[in-house]
Amino acid sequence: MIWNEKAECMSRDDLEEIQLKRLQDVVHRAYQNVPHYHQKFEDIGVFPEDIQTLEDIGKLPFTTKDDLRQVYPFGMFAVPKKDIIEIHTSSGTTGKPVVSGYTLEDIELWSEIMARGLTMMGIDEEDIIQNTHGYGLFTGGFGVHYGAQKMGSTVIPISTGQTRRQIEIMNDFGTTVMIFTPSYGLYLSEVAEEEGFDPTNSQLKAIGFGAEMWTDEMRKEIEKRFGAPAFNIYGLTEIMGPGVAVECQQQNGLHICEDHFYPEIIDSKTSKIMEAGQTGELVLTNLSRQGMPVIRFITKDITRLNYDVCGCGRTLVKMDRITGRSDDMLKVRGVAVFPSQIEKALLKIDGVEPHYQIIVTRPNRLDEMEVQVETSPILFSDEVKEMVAIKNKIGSYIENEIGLRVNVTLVEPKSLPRSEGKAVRVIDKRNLY
Ligand code: DLL
Repeated sequence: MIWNEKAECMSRDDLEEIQLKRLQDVVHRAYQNVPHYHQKFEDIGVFPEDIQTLEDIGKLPFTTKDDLRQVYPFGMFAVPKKDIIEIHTSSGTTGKPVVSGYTLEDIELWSEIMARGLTMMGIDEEDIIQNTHGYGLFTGGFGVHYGAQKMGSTVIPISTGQTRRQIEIMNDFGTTVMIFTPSYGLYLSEVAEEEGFDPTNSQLKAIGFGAEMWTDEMRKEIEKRFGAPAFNIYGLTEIMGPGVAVECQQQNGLHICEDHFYPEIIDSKTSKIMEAGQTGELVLTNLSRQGMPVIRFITKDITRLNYDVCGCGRTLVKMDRITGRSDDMLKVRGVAVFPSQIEKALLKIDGVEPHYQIIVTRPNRLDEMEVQVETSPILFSDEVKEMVAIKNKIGSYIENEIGLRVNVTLVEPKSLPRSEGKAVRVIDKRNLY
């Protein structure tokens, strides 16, 4: 089944015609309605009428996460605020995240692309979808929810956590589709085993997983433990949320909804557009979004585009699964974390040195983050009570910044390795690459 055959299977010529029309329109809207874009375009002397072909997109400036942060919270909106009906944010629950705003039309678009994605995975209105993504500022919960409802399937909006309850519901309701992050999926399967529930003997027929990086071994393990094929879901808050690209039954790449998101691959060092088939950084442009159109957003996600004909019949380009990032962003339990956020939290506390190291592990299938922090000689006392108080304070400052609880370890002054070049801030022991 194909959700929207007209859109998903059209010829490249037809697609490019639509893309150009939408690109011209979106550039116009951004220039007219978003002062930040107006200024950026003026700065380099490019104007909406300069976009005559799709290749002309190369004349437009890139948008970075910093651009979006600069105009926090609502400076990227291209419509009056009354027309924004929903807001999501990326990364953590506090601090200064990136805000994403949606009009009613945008929510309709999000539902459409996610419905396409779920259909690609072989799901239909008969299915019962257990959505373990968080419902809240994170886009995962609502994005999948909208798509499932659009398609007419039954959605269980259980959200994240309550792992034992997840298993009970899976069993009692006869869940046919699980949606989770790969790490949560593996954890769920372990708890299921403890509870004496074997997911391979359940009604499950498909899994949708994404929001963080995974390896082929991880997919195999998930499929074995659940006895169902697992399909990759990609997306990001800045551009929309989950559904920007989803894997079809061929399981060898994700179809990008190119009629709504224009993809480019650039060289991380030179920012030059790369030839089709080369690996680089993915850049995405919203072609039809109303509330917050983002132009040439540098995702920092490393992938490759494949324009070969797909066995599923869709003509939309496929991207490889993400194999890395060009910056130091980590995804811990699905939440985006930057080492600089840890630094920022530490700098707020007297007596703590901004020498730290982040160690990420996955001991029981769930991500754990330890932050080792050097204390100053004055603070490094034998007073256990005092040390515990500092540890707790650091922990709560970090949690406030990134929205995740971490384990804090205090280490002696000058005990963390010093480097002459770039400090090694993160030791990721999860083997995700
Ligand atoms: O993670 C949206 C999402 C929710 C996607 C649920 C899939 C399922 P953010 O929190 O803004 O949005 O994080 C976006 O997560 O730039 C990638 O680095 C990473 N990411 C998302 N999906 C995948 C994936 C959501 N399938 C950032 N594989 C992106 C690898 C992924 N990395």
